[in-house]
Amino acid sequence: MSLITNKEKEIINYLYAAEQDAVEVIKVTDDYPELTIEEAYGLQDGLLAHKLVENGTKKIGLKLGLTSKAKQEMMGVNEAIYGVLHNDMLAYEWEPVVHAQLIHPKAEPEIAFFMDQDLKGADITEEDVINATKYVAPAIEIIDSRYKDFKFTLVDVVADNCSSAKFIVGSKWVSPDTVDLGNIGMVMTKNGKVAATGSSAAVLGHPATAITWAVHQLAARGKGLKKGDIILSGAMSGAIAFDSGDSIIAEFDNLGSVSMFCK
Ligand code: OOG
Ligand code: MG
Repeated sequence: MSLITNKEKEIINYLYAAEQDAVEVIKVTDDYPELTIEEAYGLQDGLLAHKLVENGTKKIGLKLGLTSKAKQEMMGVNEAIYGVLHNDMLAYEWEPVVHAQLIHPKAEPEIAFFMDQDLKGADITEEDVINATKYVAPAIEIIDSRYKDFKFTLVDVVADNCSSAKFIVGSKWVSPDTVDLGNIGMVMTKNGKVAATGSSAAVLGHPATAITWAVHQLAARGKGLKKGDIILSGAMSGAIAFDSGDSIIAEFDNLGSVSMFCK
């Protein structure tokens, strides 16, 4: 890994402190307008390395973001992104999410993939992704941009590890070839009322297409997915803001449901 510069160290400390203190901060590009997307991806690795030293944090997978046209438009960008899943982001259905530890969290319905093999290379196909997947499961991702008002440029959001905060995986896991992953309908409710509906087709046409895109991006940086990795393939609808006292359930065709409660 390349040596970290003072600028990178400063940005990592800045974003890490925002997350730890659960306070929103001014976006990084206001102070560093010259920051590139490549440097922003480097900062994700730097943040993980910093957390490893601070808390023993490990990488457990990857999350894709802005995979739907709707989300790209909502955020005013025109490409997808990926971030690193850390072991301390994994949350559970039976354990309330603590609002006080977060800034302005939002929930997103997603499909999680559990990798059974390493996957690396610019020639990987959707079929390779499906063949390398042991299980798929319903998931809720909790995003919590460290930036003021959840507003950022593409470079900012990548540097902030794509707003990653927590994720919850449902308890029903199925083999990916038992379901039509390109056409899974989803309804998400908040406190019993429908808050969002969507389809896995919104995720770049098919979630495996989104993961294939990510594998190609990783390959260009000399990286790949690892056996045992969990991959969140991207939101199937817009993100829903929630508060303490809210409960959210996402129900997926053929995949079952996943729920969370926020205290
Ligand atoms: C960036 C992360 C988006 C998704 O699934 O699209 C994301 C953001 O919207 O803050 O995780
Ligand atoms: Mg997401």
